[in-house]
Amino acid sequence: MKQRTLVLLKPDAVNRRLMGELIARFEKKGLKIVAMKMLKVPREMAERHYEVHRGKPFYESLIEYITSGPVVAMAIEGDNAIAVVRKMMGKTNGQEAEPGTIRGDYSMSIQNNLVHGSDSEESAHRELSIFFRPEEIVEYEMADERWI
Ligand code: 3AN
Repeated sequence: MKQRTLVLLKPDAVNRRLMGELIARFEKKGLKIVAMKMLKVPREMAERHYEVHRGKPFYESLIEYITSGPVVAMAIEGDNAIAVVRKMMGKTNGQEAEPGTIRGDYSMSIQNNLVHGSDSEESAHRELSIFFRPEEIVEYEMADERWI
C-alpha cells in the first residue's frame, strides 16, 4: 500500500554533517522524496509535533533539542513507507538499535537519535500537515519506478 510519512533529520544530524548520508540511505532503499525543506522549528510547532509526549519527564529536553538548530523535513513516499522508514531508523535508543539501522550505525543516545519517522498513518497525516502545505508535496514519476 502506497503511503507517505514525515521524516525529520534532527539538529544532531545536521550538525554532525550527516544529512547527505541519511538522505542517500532513503534514496538508495527505493523510497521517493516528495517534499523537502530545511527549517528551524519554532517552539509552538515543536509542541504540536510532540504533543503525545507532553508531560513525560523528557518532554522539555526534547523540545529544547528539536528547536536547538536546523532540521530537514521530508515527505517520503513508498509502498508501506511508514514501517519501512521505522525499520531503517532502528530502536529509539541508539545503544540498542541494530547495526545497519541509522541509529544503530550513528547514534549513542536515546534523545539525540538523528531521525524522526511517523509511527502510524494517523500520525503521518497529522505530522505532514504540521510541516508541509498540501501544495508543497510534489507529485512526480521516477524514471526507474518499475525497477524498484
Ligand atoms: P521514536 O522516535 O523512536 O518513535 P518516540 O516517539 O517514543 O521515539 O520518542 C520521540 C523522541 O523523544 C525520540 N526520537 C527521542 O528523541 C525522544 N525520547 C524518547 N524517549 C526518550 C527518553 N526516555 N529519554 C529522552 N528522550 C527520549
